[in-house]
Formats: sequence, structure tokens, C-alpha cells
Amino acid sequence: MSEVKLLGTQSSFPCARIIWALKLKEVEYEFIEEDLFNKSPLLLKMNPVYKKVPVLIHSDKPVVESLVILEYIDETWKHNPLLPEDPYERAMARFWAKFVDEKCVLSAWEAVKSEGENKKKAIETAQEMFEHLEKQIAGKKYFGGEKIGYLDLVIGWTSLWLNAMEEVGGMKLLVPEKFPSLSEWTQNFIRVPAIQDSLPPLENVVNYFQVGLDYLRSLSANK
Ligand SMILES: N[C@@H](CCC(=O)N[C@@H](CS)C(=O)NCC(=O)O)C(=O)O
Repeated sequence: MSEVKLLGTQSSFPCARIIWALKLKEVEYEFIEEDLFNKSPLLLKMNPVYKKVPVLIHSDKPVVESLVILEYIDETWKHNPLLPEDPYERAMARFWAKFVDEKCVLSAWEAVKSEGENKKKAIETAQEMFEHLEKQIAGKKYFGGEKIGYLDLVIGWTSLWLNAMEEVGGMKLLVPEKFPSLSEWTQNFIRVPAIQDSLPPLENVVNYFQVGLDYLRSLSANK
């Protein structure tokens, strides 16, 4: 029996964050693919509050929420640290991680979903959020400095999942001319072997978002 298990789906970026962290730390784990339309009893037992993936199970104990799991992994397997050592730098990394999930991901998804005039506004809002990340990465190779770290893993979805969102939403958010440093960072990021080896095929992620969008639209059509 593997001591470390990850409940997830290959096409989900919160799950990818955990896969990347485990690979960077060289931790052996067993990946258990979940069907989110037919959740397993194990998932419901291990994450009864949110019923979402990823769930890291370490020695039979579950840890949920990707940002929490990343910190758990960093504290449990200390080699190849992900978070900076300096308390202020750590606080900043956590601040930007929260910003990414609360503002960048949600505004990008809003731009995917919106139509007509609302879409234009939603694209502008999402790009305002990306502007903050552009300022953070300007002049640096990684958000973590010279080495890939916690914040790189959190923002890693922009290297592939954002492309899929753009395809499904029929728009471009990460315009290289507007965001040269962030665009360059995505190229540096996917060149890291631990990342490159574990990226799902783009078409699977496009399909994943398309299914999600169709499902949301069917719900609002039936209201
Ligand atoms: N804040 C969570 C988000 C996790 C999340 O949204 N997981 C999705 C897959 S990407 C999920 O399990 N969705 C199933 C559902 O919402 O029922 C995290 O960072 O782990």
C-alpha cells in the first residue's frame, strides 16, 4: 500500500499543482483518478466538506485544498523547499497565491462564460488581474526567484489551462505583447522537466472546460 495517495483528475489544475510538488520533492505516490460526475465513496469520505479534488492522503489522513496541500507537502518533505525561507517573502507568496485563486482564475472563467458586451468587460477585468502578475514576474526567471517554487506552481495553470480556457471562450487573455514577462515565464515554466513530464494533453483540458461550460449553461437554461 502506498503511503501517499492523490485523489484527482488529470485535467484539473489544482490537482496538477500537487502532482508537480510531489515530483519536485521526489515523493512516490499513487494517483487515483476520480470521476467528478460520479464521485467515489473514498472522495466523499476524505473530503466531506467540499467533495472536491485534489485530496492528498498521507498515511490514511486526508489533506484538502490545493494551497493547503502544497504547504503540507513543503513542511513534510523538507528538501527542495517550495516556500521562501524569509517570513515576509512567505507572506507575500501566500498573498499572491490567494489573489491568483480568488481573482485571476475566477475572472478568467468569467470571461470564458460571458457573451456579447459582458464578455468585453470580463476580458478587460481578467487582464487587469494579469497586469498585477506581470509586474510581479518582470525581471525574474521564476516567481520563486532563480528556482521554481510555491507561487510558480500556483500560477502554473496559465501555462496550459489558460490556453484551453481561451480556446473554449473564443478569446485571448494572455496577449504576449501586453504581458511579455508573464508569457516568457510560462515558457520557462513548462521547460522544467518535472512540469513538462506531467502536463496533460491540451485537447483533454479543452474538453474538460467545454464539458464544464456546457453543464453550467444547461443548468441556467433549465432554471
Ligand atoms: N479551492 C480548491 C478547488 C478545487 C476544485 O475546484 N476542484 C474541482 C476540480 S478542478 C472539483 O473537484 N470539482 C468538483 C465539484 O465542484 O463538484 C483547491 O484549490 O483545491
